[in-house]
Amino acid sequence: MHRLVPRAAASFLGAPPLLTTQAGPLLAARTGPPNPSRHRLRLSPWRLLRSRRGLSCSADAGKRCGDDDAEEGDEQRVAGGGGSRPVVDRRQRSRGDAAMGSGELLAIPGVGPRNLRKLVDKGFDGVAQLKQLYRDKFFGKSNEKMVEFLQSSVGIIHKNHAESITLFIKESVDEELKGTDSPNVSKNKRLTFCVEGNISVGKTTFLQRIANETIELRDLVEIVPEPIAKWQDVGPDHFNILDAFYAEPQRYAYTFQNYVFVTRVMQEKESSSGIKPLRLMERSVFSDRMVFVRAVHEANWMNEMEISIYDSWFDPVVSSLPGLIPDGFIYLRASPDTCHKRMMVRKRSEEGGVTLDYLRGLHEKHESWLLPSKGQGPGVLSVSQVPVHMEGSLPPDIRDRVFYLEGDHMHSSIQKVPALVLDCEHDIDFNKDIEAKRQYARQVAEFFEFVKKKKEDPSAESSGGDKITNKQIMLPHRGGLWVPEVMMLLPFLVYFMILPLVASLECRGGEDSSRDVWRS
Ligand code: TTP
Ligand code: MG
Repeated sequence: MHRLVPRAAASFLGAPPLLTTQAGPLLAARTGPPNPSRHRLRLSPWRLLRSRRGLSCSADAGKRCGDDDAEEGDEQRVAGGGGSRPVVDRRQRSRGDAAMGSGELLAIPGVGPRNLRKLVDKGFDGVAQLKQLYRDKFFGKSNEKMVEFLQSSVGIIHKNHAESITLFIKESVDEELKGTDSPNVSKNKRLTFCVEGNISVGKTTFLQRIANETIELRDLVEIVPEPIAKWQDVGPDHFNILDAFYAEPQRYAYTFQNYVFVTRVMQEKESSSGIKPLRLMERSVFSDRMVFVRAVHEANWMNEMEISIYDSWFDPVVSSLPGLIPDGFIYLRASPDTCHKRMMVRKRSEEGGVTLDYLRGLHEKHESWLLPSKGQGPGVLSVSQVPVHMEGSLPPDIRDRVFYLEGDHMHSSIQKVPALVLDCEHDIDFNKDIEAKRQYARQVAEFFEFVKKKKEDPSAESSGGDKITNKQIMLPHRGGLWVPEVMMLLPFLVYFMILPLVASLECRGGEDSSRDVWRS
């Protein structure tokens, strides 16, 4: 097992961690059980290709016809006159062969004769029944739930088939809902918060225990856990890309971060049609970029070319997918030592080589991203020390804990997005400490109300008691609209010649120099 160690022992914060290895990037022996997928990864590409080809006649054909029985797929392919024949022809033929249920099921990607039989056996004679199932049991939930159901209760063997069926049904239902003026489905008003924080701070637990188990949030929140299972089980060969990354970070950092992004996009899409007013997602593409990509780049696990490639698609893709941009962040904050202890207790097998120094580097990146006073310069604030900056009518519980993200180091699409910082330094037994659980829940609910109100009426900020002043980080504004600082100075520039120097300095400060800092 490889160990992630700091570039230099003295580098508590600034210096990026590196992997040690005898041959280059610093490997130390990993412990723990051998991971079959890792061995598979180390097959030479040529052997891998050959071993796959060996499977491909049956498996690929099975996949093409969307069935769990690969050989049957092969038979169809031959009988259908070769692989080039359109899939629909094969399906139309096999529909006759199957002679059961409504053949329309065969139009669903992932359904071939075998899966058709399984569906019909379970009482799903047509698309309508599957849609009903989705509405009754899985609407607003993560796709994984229906995928699990199709696999465990219907007997669909291949996960990708179950996923294709789920996606098809979900999209059909979504289509139907478009234009339906259900009072519950109010897409525009639905908010999304992303829950951030260092590795093993407790994001998943927070989501599951606080959001699902408290009266304050139960009906308000739908949770979207991080798609880590997708990283640990990729494709029919069950590759574990998280493990591959930790085993050979220099080789796999880009590939892994790329896949992390793609799975987030998939998950955003899957969870986009929920009906609860607040979607709480574990992490975001922004922590990927602001924390992890920065870390792996600094550690030289991602080279200049790779980070340029990453950046060349990141901005355009994020801009074209507004669902990825949250309405708020919730930063679960704990010291690196605490996260390290929790990581040791949790013992996720892939993370055996993650050191305290690596967590310190990640902590620092979270801090400089999500805490305003940490935007410039290194240093770790004590966890209890949150800069005091707000006044106004924020509820007392969260008054000193809400910040607006801002600064050159911030990605443009999350400028001025608010963040709630929650202290998670102390271990809480969620089974016993019900009051602590409820207090977190209340804070989230209050933050939700605050962001919702602000969205509904942005001018509320400037009116009387609702005025919110973030002395350290908010820009001056007029009429409730945020105005770039240089515009505020314009009259002075025109009428008083004494300010040009100040103005030009401010102007330089306000220029969009984000790219360089953002990339650093
Ligand atoms: P986290 O996203 O921090 O999730 P977690 O489940 O470990 O945290 P919590 O206990 O708070 O729920 O990290 C998951 C693993 O993936 C961890 O080993 C770090 C790694 N990772 C990266 O290397 N790069 C990334 O971009 C992300 C998001 C995670
Ligand atoms: Mg988690």
